[in-house]
Amino acid sequence: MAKTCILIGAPIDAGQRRPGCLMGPAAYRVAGLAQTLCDLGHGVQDRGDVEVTLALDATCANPAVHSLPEVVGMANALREATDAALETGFPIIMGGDHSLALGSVAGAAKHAADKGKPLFLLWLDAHSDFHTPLTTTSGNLHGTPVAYIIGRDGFDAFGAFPAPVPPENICLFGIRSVDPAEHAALLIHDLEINDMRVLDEYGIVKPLRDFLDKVVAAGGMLHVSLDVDFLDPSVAPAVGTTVPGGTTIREAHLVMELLHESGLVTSLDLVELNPFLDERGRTARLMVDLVASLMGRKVFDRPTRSFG
Ligand code: HAR
Ligand code: MN
Ligand code: MN
Ligand code: MN
Repeated sequence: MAKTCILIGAPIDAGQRRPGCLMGPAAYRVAGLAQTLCDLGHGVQDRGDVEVTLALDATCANPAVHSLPEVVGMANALREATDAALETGFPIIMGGDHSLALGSVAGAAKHAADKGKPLFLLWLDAHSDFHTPLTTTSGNLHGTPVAYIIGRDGFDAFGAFPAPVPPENICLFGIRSVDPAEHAALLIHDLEINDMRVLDEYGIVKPLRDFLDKVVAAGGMLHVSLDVDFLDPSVAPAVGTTVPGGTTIREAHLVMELLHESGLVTSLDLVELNPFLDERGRTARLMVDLVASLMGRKVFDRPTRSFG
């Protein structure tokens, strides 16, 4: 079914320390994201890059945390932009580092709550991003959004998360790098964790379909947050935090194809692309191709399993 795709640029790299993600939205535009979506029959509105007002009075008790005014400012802007875009279309947030999900998922959660629907979250990432601002040792806030989304303490500077997402509605998929404090916290919260060990044994299909079946059963909305480092760095080098042992190009496409068939996805983040680290645009183009699969591009059109 044709959608109205709403492109929202979120140029931020302050959620970590390596410059470059700021150029992510520009790289997606150069790689032809809008035209690719048009060619698939969708409507496209590019709303440009969000305007950020620095939250200059934001503070945090952990001295390691840096760039709080920038990250809170972006979260505030994206919360509004994502909620507003969901009123009329399918928001695609072009990042920007993963700290932007502190805003985009908040917007999606607010929108879902206003519509009386549960929100589900598929986190495609090498990392669990389950620190709070109080537990992070790197001080890099891109490692914290999932903790904010379930409503853990420590995020005073961001304001209370609107309608925290129940941990069992969240699926971490592809993870292979978890810090000790995150590990301890994940043991006491009931997120669905499909780490690479699980995907090695069961493949992509069973774990993903099991999660999607839960979304269907609950009549939920589904936000997908796609971190470039979900992919193996050998095929997606344009990322600051490479972790070997990631998914192949085909595994990532299969995720996107299954998501398309499900018809469940209502909003999408594209995060952590650092064009300065890319090789002749190959990672940006791969990300655009993955979005194409999510939005209906098929190798071959054939009847598929129905998700009801
Ligand atoms: N856990 C590490 C930290 O907190 C690394 C976090 C890296 N996060 C991302 N996003 N690249 O997934 O610093
Ligand atoms: Mn991430
Ligand atoms: Mn709304
Ligand atoms: Mn990551």
